[in-house]
Order: sequence, then structure tokens, then C-alpha cells
Amino acid sequence: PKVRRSKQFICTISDDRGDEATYAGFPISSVATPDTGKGIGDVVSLLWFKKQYPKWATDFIETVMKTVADHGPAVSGAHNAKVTARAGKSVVESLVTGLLTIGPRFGGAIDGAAEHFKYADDNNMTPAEFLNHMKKLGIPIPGIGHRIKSLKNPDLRVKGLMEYAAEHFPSTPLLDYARTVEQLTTSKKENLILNVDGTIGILMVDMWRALGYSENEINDFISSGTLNAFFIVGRSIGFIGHILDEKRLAMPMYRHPMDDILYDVQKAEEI
Ligand code: Q5B
Repeated sequence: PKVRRSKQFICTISDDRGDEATYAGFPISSVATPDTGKGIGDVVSLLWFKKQYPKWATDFIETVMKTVADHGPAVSGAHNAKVTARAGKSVVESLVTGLLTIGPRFGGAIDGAAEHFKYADDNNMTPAEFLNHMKKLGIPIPGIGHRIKSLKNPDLRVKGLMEYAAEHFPSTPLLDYARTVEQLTTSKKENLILNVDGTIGILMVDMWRALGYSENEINDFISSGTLNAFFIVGRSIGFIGHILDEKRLAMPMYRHPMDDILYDVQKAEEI
């Protein structure tokens, strides 16, 4: 009798056993070249969500990735990547040091923004109730606030994403709610704007709702970290650019200027 060996891995997204590998059932050649009319947004929708999304949604995914591809050399991740490249490390080594800074403060507030704004809206909280709720949790509202962007210096990336959604999404109920929260936070401090992370997280929830996903499915996407992945992929493009820039410029090893460090060291007590 045949003995079936139990499998150690399961794969539900791609298959490389035939003549041509497939992405969620689509042969690579049917999505790879420009004449197929498919872009990287289609590839993401197939490999991450196992669905062929409509064009307005795949175009939105591409708009997000292009929007977050870089934001200059000074941000946490680009800085780390540049310092590592200047220490003589490889592209992949430098890249991961940049990626490792993506988290609740920098670039990785997308999941948190979706989670908390969705929770507040699902529970019909007024903006003031939401702010109190977050205060009690003791964490800054993910998706709110920026180091250099503010009401006076608006983030045009955010404007662009909102304009795309206004033109192409069937509706944007969570964004509409988030903007009422932003009105309250910016009345307290002008840099407490709805930032690029927040706008992406919130609009992705609006996109998934319009695509017919259930609330449980959307909550699962959020809790598994799907939303930050859009920033991770997009910003990898910029980080690699900065790393190649360092190599091209043959920059020497970096050492931070000592006059920019407050040395405040006391002799340790003996115990
Ligand atoms: N306060 C982003 O802070 C930043 C508050 C808040 C309530 C808030 C901060 C924050 C949530 C995380 C988030 C994504 C750390 C940002 C990004 C990509 C990027 C980056 C780039 C790119 C900035 C001063 C006072 C304090 C705080 C209060 C601040 N944020 N209260 N909710 N969310 N946001 N991250 O300016 O009374 O004085 O003690 O953690 O969404 O990462 O370009 O740089 O593309 O690369 O350093 O755009 O907002 O201010 O933390 O010193 O706070 O404001 O409680 O109040 P800051 P802090 P008080 S987009």
C-alpha cells in the first residue's frame, strides 16, 4: 500500500511545479510584461491576498508604494542604512539595518493606525472619546503627528493619497472619521496631523471594505502586520538607493561628531 508522507510545509499562493510558475494560479508571463496590462499592484494582490483586485485598488497599492519609496536621507531607516553601508557592509546587510527601524514611531504605525481608528469608529467613539481612550492606553495615536510636517507645512503625500481616494474609492468612511480626529489633535498642536502612515492604514481599511471583505478578515490583515508591509516594500527601494549612493560616492566610515554628544558619565559606585 502507498504510504502518504505528511507534508512539512503548505503553500497556497504560488506553484512552481509546471512548465511555468504561477502567482495564485496566474502564470508569471500573464502578469510580468507591460503588454499584460498588469503592474506590481496586481502581483501584490495575487501573492498577498490571493485575489485579482480591480484596477482602482491595484493602482492604489502602487500609488502607496511609490509614495513611500523614499523621504530623504535624514529619516531613521535611511540613516541606519547609510551608516552601515559606510561601515563597508553589503547591500543586504545595510538594507536590513534600515528596515529594522520601521516600527511604531517610524513608518510602521500603519497597522496601529488601522487598528485603533477602526476600533474607535466601530465603537462610535467621538474624537474626544477616542483621544481619552488612547490616553488611557498610554500610547501616542498611531498615524498622528510628524517631526517636520504640520498644518503650516502640509504633507503633500497625504494630500495626494486623499485625492486619489476621493476620485477612485466608492467611499471613504474611515478616512472621513480620521479627519474629524485630526481636526481635534491639530487644534491642540499643529504638527499632530494625520500623517502618511495613518492615511495609508485608514485608506487600506476603506479599500478592503469596498472590496467586500468582512470585518473579521480586515482585522486579521491588521493583526498579522499586512499594512506595515506596504511601507517595508516601498521604502526598501529608497534604502537601496541610499546604500548604492554611499557606495558610488565611496564614502568613508562614519563616526558621529563628539561635539554633538552630551557626555554625562559618572564613576560607577562600588557595591
Ligand atoms: N504627541 C511621529 O513626534 C512622532 C502624538 C502626540 C498624541 C500622537 C510622533 C508619534 C505616532 C507614530 C506615528 C509615523 C514620533 C510618522 C513616518 C514616515 C516618515 C518620517 C519622516 C517618512 C513625532 C511631542 C508632544 C508630546 C506628545 C504629543 C506626539 N505625537 N500625542 N498622539 N500621535 N506619532 N509615526 O514631533 O504634552 O509635549 O508631552 O509617535 O504615526 O514615520 O519623514 O520623518 O516618510 O520617512 O518628535 O514620514 O508624533 O514629538 O514625540 O516629542 O511629542 O506631542 O505626547 O506631548 P515628535 P514628541 P507633550 S510618519
